[in-house]
Amino acid sequence: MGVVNVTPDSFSDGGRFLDAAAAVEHGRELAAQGAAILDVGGESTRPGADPVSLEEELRRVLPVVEGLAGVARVSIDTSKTAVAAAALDAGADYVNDVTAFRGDAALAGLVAERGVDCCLMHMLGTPRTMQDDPRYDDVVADVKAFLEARMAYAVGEGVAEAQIMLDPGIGFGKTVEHNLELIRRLDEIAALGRPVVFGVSRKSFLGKLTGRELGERAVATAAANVLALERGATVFRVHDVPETLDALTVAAASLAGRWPVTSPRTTTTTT
Ligand code: HH2
Repeated sequence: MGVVNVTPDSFSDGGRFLDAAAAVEHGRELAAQGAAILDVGGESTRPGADPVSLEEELRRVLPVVEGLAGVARVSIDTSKTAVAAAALDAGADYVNDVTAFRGDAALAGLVAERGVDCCLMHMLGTPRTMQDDPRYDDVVADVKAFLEARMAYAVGEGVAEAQIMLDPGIGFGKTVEHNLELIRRLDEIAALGRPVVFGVSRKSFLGKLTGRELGERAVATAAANVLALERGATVFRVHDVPETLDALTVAAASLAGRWPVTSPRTTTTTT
């Protein structure tokens, strides 16, 4: 899953693709590099980010979703029902909600009605407050219980369980230790039986671990994604597609014990 942020303030690429044409071109490049899904977002969720109005979010994302429809699967990264509905009309077929249907009461119903896939992510608090001294009894057990509850809520609203993916929300209300514990025990999240989406790309704890600036975290990102693959993740949300794809291809071949394995660059499986 390649990240297409159409925002002035995203933590790692804010302002680079605010212009719709630049964002579409970037999405095409990520798809050519092997991204199977393009995740288009018009509101930053970085710590302390300001909310964006409905009109502004629509203005940012709609031309980009339209421009990328058919290039790859398009995911809309939003918590707003109206934005998701317009994006689905414009060609998206996946809803990525970092609030796991807590932000807008009608979003689960929309996903159910349209029969599209969705990703429910864990976050402690809100983007404004989430990094203010986050605490858990047991971060993995707490995140797992939250995801289980949100999945039950979604199913209760009519979303087919088969269309739900789950995401531990790396960096969303988590310390370095919390993120590491979630990576170490990601198999416990995968045990919920739904595909696990993993979004570690360029996040600040990688900078704390390596001393690397934002644009220099592709290797750290790939390393964390390899571990996540080994522990059951199947969707990897990244800014740096080629580096992560190479790392995952080698890791997947090693885990499978044969080469080549299926990858977006080697579209068929050969033995
Ligand atoms: N992380 C970000 C945004 N959306 N969605 C899912 N499912 N999982 C994630 O880990 C995730 C996400 C934050 O990254 P980014 O889009 O680069 O930054 P920003 O929110 O500042 O636009």
